[in-house]
Amino acid sequence: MSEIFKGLPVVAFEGSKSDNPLAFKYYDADKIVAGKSMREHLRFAMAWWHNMCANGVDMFGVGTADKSFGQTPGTMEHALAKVDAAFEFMTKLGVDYFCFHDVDLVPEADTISETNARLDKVTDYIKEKMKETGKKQLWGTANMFSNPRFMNGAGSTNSAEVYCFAAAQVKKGIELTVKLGGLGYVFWGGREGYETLLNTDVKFELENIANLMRLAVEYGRSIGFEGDFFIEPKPKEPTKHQYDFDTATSIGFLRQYGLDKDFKINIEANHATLAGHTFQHELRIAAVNDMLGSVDANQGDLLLGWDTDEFPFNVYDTTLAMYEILKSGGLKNGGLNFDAKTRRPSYTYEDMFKAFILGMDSFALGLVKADALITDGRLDAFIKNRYSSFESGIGARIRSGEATLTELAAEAEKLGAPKLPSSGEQEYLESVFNQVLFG
Ligand code: XLS
Ligand code: CA
Ligand code: CA
Repeated sequence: MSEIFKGLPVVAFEGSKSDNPLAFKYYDADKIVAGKSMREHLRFAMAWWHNMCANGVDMFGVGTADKSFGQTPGTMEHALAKVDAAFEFMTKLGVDYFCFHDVDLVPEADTISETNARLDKVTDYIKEKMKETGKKQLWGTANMFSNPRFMNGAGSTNSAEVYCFAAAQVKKGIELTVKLGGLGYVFWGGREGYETLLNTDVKFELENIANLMRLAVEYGRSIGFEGDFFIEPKPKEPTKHQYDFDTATSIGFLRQYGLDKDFKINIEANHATLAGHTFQHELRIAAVNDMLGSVDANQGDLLLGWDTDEFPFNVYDTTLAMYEILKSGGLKNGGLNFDAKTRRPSYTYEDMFKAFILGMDSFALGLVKADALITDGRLDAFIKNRYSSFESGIGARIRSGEATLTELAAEAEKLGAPKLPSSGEQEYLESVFNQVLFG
């Protein structure tokens, strides 16, 4: 097998003073931060679909990047060449994990059995490469949104036949995840939503989606899958409204259908902002519900209303994200998957390297700054003090659940009028944040 990314080096850590564009400035894999190495905290993953497949095609123009890796796209030779490219790429960048959809690995055949045979062949090869390199699968998933059969959804389709195809892909997807030892299995409801309620039975569709997930859990557990299932929320695109709108909605759905013990949430930064939330909000809501599973690490463009999947570079956001992750005790069966693509004019192999360097450095810096914020302690102290009226007296009785409504009303009468609560001091806290970030 010959080198694919010729002339591109194994990327090393050189520190923040380096001006080498092909070196890490902040990501120092073995450096210990808050008791663990950066590599362990961050668990970076490469998304097969963007890095090995996407060539910059958009609805206005053809691809600009060459992802043929010396073979003819659509052939099994090409599928195997993508494996070579992926492992060389991960090795040179020091990325330990990868994620894929079934059809990112192989061209889909006319029958599901032929597609599955192709998947067997390619994953045999992936398994060999994993042994050689120590790379691991973060999560697997099935693409149940590209093929025209899924135009009305997969679990939410109006066609029982299409539902069977979705089930077959989920079954195979979980089998491959078990075969490769993946830590998770993702359901992103690409077309699990609707274009108009005039033709849609929402209750029926939600029940069918839940049923497909229940079958997946039962089957997965029966073949030895011990990892987490994940829902990846996204409010819209490609459908007008997607059922897994955001973290809170997805958690409600999982609880309603008794799936919350097996599922956690995979939070994508760009999907958070599409839902009108911050990335930090989505992480916090998952964490306080003990449902924080994994992260698709990218960023959107707030001036655009769609999913741009950019490599993360906003260090305020990566710091706030790592702050939430650290405070929640870290990602267990999750990691930071770069569900991100280079911009269409950044079409070279070198751009792929630089994009990962940007993303990895942005999160490494975010990790260091988040740890500094926690160590600094002023935010935590402020929050603790902000709620201190609940620590004793009537406040403590409210917290313990002992106080009755009558007792609280009597207390209010005794007080006459309450004092104003203490100031929120947002501006002060933001300046603490800046001080910790920039010294
Ligand atoms: C698309 C999603 C998708 C999932 C996996 O917007 O981000 O790529 O992560 O199906
Ligand atoms: Ca994603
Ligand atoms: Ca996305």
